[in-house]
Amino acid sequence: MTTTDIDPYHHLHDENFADAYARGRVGATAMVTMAGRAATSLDGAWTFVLDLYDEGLRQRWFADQVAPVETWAAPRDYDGGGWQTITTPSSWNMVRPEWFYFEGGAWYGRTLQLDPIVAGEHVLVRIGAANYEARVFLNGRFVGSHRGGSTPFFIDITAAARAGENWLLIQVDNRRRSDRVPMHHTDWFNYGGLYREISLVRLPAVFIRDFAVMLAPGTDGQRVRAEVSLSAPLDAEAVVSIAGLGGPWRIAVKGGKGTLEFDARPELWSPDAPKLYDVSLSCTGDTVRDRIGFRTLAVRGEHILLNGQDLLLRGICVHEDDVDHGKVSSDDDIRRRFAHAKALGCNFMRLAHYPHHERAAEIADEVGMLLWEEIPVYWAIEFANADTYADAENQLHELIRRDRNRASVIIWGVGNENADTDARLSFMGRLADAAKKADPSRLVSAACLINRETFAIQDRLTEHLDIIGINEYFGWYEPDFEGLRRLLKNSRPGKPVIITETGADAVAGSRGSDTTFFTEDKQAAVYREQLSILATADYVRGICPWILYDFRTERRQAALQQGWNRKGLLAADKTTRKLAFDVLADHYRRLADTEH
Ligand code: GCB
Repeated sequence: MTTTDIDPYHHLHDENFADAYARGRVGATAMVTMAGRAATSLDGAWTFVLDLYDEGLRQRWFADQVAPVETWAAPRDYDGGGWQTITTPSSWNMVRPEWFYFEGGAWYGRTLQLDPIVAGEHVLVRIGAANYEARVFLNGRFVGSHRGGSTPFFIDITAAARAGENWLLIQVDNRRRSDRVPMHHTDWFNYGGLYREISLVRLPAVFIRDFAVMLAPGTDGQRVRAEVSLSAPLDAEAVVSIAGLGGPWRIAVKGGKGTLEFDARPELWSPDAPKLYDVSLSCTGDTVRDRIGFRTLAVRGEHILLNGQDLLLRGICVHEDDVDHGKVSSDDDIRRRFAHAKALGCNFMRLAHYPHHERAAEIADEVGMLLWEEIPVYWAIEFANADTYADAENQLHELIRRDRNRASVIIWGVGNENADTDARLSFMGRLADAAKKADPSRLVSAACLINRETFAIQDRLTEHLDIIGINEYFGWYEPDFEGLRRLLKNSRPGKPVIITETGADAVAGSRGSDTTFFTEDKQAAVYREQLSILATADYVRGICPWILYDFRTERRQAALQQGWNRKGLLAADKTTRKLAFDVLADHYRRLADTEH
């Protein structure tokens, strides 16, 4: 059906216009490892129109062939969008002032030149991230959709593709809704669009879908485990090599899956010595290559062990947010974040509150930074909604699949500041268990709230967690620090605790009394007091204050905020340090000195 169809008014009366696109939804199981693969970038200029009323889906704009007006059989409301372009990756909010507050659907279009498709070959479009829902069309046909604003997805376009010129359309919808992950209420800006890289991937008839190479759990660094899964349930042999460690080793693949453990004693990866090995894995003519670090990770009582050694996490939280580029992160941005964290003396970062760009974990592997990665199960998610759960679990699996070979990633965070209700316990307990099952080599945590009745670290979810994350803002939202002392005294967590957030706002350059809100002096005073009180609790095995840089958020509208959360240790210019930066840096320096 096209806009020229028999009843030209049908779409005016059809409110179920979006249902058809839920059927082709892709998720974690459609992902493909990109390790060392060749891909063609589809970034650059795309045609672009905003579509506040969803006319594109209602009228099926994608079904009309782009053609000159002289050839039209009926009037159209869309003709390819070529009158306006946008460059990807980008957050549309930052491209034009009049798009800043736009929340809704938008259409991206471009041509795609394809060489003839070889029999059996798979042609995929990989989208690094689209916030929040994306629907993809090729040559007038719907080819797949995706939910979740921060994880990559793959759309197989083989059946709709043709040699020569193709027309690719992507509708991206960033509307906030109560049943999404996150829901409509967050403390960060809801940037929209295709804000991470897009590429075209061509794969052989049978390809390596996924692989993992790690230290075999429980063997204290003496053995390596390799896992592989293929795109088809074949019996085959996979060959894995690790430069400098011997091999190759041969994995018997049965029904498309294979696992092997073998003796190898790699030098261990740590933030101080981030040793990476060149790993390659081949099977049925397909080869993937990666640089992989090996380390062990465990929890014993209230302690975290990295390579068998007691680990104290000196952390800082960070958002993906940029004054000029919104949620787009370049390698330079990511490296600057790590450089600032290193200048603070950090060995750990919490990548809040959603999966960050995949380059973050790759670069962290290289520069030596431990990471907490999380999914946006934030505040009052619809915990009783099965569809919301499916979305959250899919985002978790997509994140794990994407980053499972990154030694730097030590913790999967399954949520942030969620009230301890039965529905939440069931939802997040299942998520934590799913993370453990999918990846037994890492620790699972969540940023929890304190129990207000017992005034203690007590949350029913902790039964499912390896590490308890606690967000607390004594000295800021709760001005009296006595509460923090009482909390720490009342608590017997029995597991390691990380203070996953604490902090205070300060307008960069604003000096004055250390009791006046929003001065740098007050922020520094809050840090001093927090750090000295937290040092008294043995079970606090890490601190991760909120936050490295000021970031945009529509929740904050006081004159001193004007749409910004000012809890950064640096201003939004990512250059101006506030007083508290040095307070934390001094504290971490002393901690690191006592460790060595
Ligand atoms: C929190 C949230 C974080 C907010 C922060 C704040 O507890 O987890 O997303 O931005 O507090 O500044 O209030």
